[in-house]
Amino acid sequence: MPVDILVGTQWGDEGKGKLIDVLTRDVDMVVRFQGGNNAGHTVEIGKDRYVLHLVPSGIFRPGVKCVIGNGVVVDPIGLMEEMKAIAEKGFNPEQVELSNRAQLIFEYHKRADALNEAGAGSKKIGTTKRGIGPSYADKMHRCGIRAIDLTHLDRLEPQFRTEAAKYNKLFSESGIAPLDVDAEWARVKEAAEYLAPRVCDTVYSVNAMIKAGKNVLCEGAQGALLDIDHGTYPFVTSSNTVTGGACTGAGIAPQHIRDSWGVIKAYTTRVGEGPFPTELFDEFGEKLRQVGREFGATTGRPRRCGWFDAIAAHYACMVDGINKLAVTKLDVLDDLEQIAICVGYEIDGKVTREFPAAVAELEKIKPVYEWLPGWKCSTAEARKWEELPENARNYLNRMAELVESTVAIVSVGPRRDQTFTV
Ligand code: 2SA
Ligand code: GDP
Ligand code: MG
Repeated sequence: MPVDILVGTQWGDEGKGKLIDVLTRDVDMVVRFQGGNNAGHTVEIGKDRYVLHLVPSGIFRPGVKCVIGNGVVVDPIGLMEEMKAIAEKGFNPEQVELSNRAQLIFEYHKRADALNEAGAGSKKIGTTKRGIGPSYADKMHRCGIRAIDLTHLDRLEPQFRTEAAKYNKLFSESGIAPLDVDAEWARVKEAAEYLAPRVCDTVYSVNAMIKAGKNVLCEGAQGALLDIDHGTYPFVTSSNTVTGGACTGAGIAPQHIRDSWGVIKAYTTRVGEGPFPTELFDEFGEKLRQVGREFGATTGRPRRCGWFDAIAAHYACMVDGINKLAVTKLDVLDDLEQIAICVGYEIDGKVTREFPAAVAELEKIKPVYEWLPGWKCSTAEARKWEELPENARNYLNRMAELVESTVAIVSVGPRRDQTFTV
């Protein structure tokens, strides 16, 4: 059973891109299965820093097939630009395969996203404004346009014009500038011609790899707490970010799944609106943001920072079935005297260890903290478990115990080599 899935177990930005790049040393195919170019997956190789949005993070390993699966929403212009930028850096965009079943994102989706946000007041989600929600909504409304039509311009053009006209009506009713449909079609046509050779039935290519006994790694985007079903709804993204999403979003049957990797930051961050029980508004939060360089990899927005929330992460690891934890950014805690872990939620005077479904309850949470001593020295050069200070090992063991899983990889810096298996 050669398929592994790697997902974020918090609110995204746990370091999935880095981990995928590290794990693809031993992998033949990497598959994105949800989300779109809202994702920002950072990979640092030597002195170079790359941020990927749609292209799977296996692209830096020659020969690794990089599949954008049927569950992804794809901005064709964004993808073309990303692939051209990759080619300029000397990597091979022909490693990319785009599912013919993937839904497309057009300029009108991005404008609709911005329009929804502008009118939402306190219900604003804090989206990346990449058109993710409107594109998935069209998919569910069964009026979306799929990547297969990038290979049939005669089919693509009338669909695009019909949908664009529909959105333009909405824009004019809302008092915002309509889309110049002819100009936009010219951009879409150029992207379609560029991408058409990469469009194929990836469900067959993924399953052929599995049948041949090759190693397939599925790359999640965002994190479990942003999942459309399991996250802090409605402050979530519009896809299933949990491991289960890989089966539907890539066309892989559950019996092929071997390991479920959960990437877990040694503290917690969130970007965008919505409840965040352990958020820090003091100098510690600012310190985590600066030392951890916590700024959105797609939008540049400052990320909100807080202590490790074991209740939220436990819920995520339970739904995801995480059997291997990759703990990242341990080094960011190096200087701290004491470190807190949230081990319970006090809501209306009662303590629970369950992650509530309702925002109204999530907003009332008073975190119950357990304090652990810091290690006050650099972990950045550690390359094996024994080289970590005892207090750092105790911290990692406590994290794993609380989320009922096992630490398999530790990351102590952004570079490939700053990683070791346990
Ligand atoms: P959307 O755009 O509809 O998916 O936004 C809905 C919510 O999902 C959050 N979201 C993210 N959270 C963390 N990281 C993401 N990727 C970028 C990064 C984010 C950035 O790597 O830093 O650059 O700002 C990501 N994408 C979506 C989003 O903040 C909303 O809360
Ligand atoms: P992703 O969306 O989960 O791929 O994560 P992002 O790329 O959005 O954010 C993770 C950030 O942390 C990136 O800037 C990475 O280069 C960086 N990073 C990853 N692992 C580590 C680590 O162990 N230590 C430090 N200091 N930075 C890390
Ligand atoms: Mg990210």
